[in-house]
Amino acid sequence: MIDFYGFITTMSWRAGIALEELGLAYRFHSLHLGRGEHRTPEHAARNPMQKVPVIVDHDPQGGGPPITVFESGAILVYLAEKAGRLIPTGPRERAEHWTWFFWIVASFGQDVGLCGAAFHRDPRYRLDKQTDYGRTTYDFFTEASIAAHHKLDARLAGRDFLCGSEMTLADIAAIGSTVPLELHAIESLDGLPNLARWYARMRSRPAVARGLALGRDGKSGLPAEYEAALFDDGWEQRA
Ligand SMILES: N[C@@H](CCC(=O)N[C@@H](CS)C(=O)NCC(=O)O)C(=O)O
Repeated sequence: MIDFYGFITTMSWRAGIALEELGLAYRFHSLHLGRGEHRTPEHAARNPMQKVPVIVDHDPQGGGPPITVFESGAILVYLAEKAGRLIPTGPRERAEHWTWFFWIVASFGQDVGLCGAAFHRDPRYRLDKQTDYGRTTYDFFTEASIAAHHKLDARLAGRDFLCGSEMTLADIAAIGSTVPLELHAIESLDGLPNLARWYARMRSRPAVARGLALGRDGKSGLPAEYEAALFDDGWEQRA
């Protein structure tokens, strides 16, 4: 059994989608970030960064005490290796896969994540675009996110998935970061046709839908409009 600590966040979705796709047994524990439920000594012992997601595997390969993993990229690798799936075989295919996987985790995720933060709907965090600083920062993050989506679109030209003909870990890392299109400054998928096809393909997978639904229990306390944007409700209209 795996304990999975997360919330309704893009990085948590990566872990939840992987657990669902791999069919591993797990228990989801929602840590409400807005209420600071991740800032406890118990959670600091799991993750010194005091962030989500975190997994604790009570039945690790080879036995022994539970294994705790934080950082969404590391969690994806751990789960895929445990299940023996979602990572291509063959040195060439693996090299290509890890290249795209790490681009998504280290670069794409960063660019869109910072944009999401700058674009936050909650008035407490929203940048004041009336100031030079606010406008410049907002433009900087927005342009970086849009550029990153265009790079992803270019990679997906003529492909069903990021690497090879099957879904891999790279796609799971990417869908977890792509979902709040609007919050990542993507108002429309016009001009991103390859990304739009891939996005529809990924979202139609039942395991992806189950992973995205984790923790969506109406108790987030987020404004309804923001929560709808967070989950890309009605994204088809942008396609
Ligand atoms: N690089 C980390 C980022 C984790 C992260 O930033 N988690 C956010 C939610 S997406 C969090 O827990 N924030 C709470 C806080 O910083 O207080 C990963 O990929 O897991």
